Amino acid sequence: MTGNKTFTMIKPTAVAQGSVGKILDRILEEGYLILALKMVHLCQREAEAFYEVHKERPFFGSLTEYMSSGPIVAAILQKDNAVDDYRTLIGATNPGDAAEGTIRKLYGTDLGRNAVHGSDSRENAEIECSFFFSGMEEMSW
Ligand code: IDP
Ligand code: MG
Repeated sequence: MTGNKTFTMIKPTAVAQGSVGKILDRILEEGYLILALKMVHLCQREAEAFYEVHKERPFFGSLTEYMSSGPIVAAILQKDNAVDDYRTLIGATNPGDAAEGTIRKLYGTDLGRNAVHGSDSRENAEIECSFFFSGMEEMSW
């Protein structure tokens, strides 16, 4: 299948709350193929490397501390227009502002604990997929 790829993480609170299955099920229902999938507990240094673009932001410390506070589930997703469509599916960064039915609205609790990450561009999707997965771990259907 053709189409482009995006990268997602299910964040620690959503993993701890047992929402992984429901979130993955929703992603599949929306027509994405899962090309790679794993559960990882990042250390803070790894979270800092992943979120390096935000290193000057005031929330960088709390974000990276949170993202290393428990396991996350990382995945590569494929679908036509994956990057933009996935951002629509997850909803606004703050779950309070997210549209009804979006993943962040359903499973997020606040700005920090907003259930999932989604890449914001094709270029960043490539970088983020490569951060977590080697070529050998990625399926081609
Ligand atoms: P995004 O995840 O919707 O792309 P970004 O601006 O890339 O949003 O921010 C990365 C993550 O950092 C967000 O998902 C959110 O959890 C957290 N975050 C963003 N802005 C703030 C803030 O102002 N305070 C605390 N955490 C924030
Ligand atoms: Mg972002």
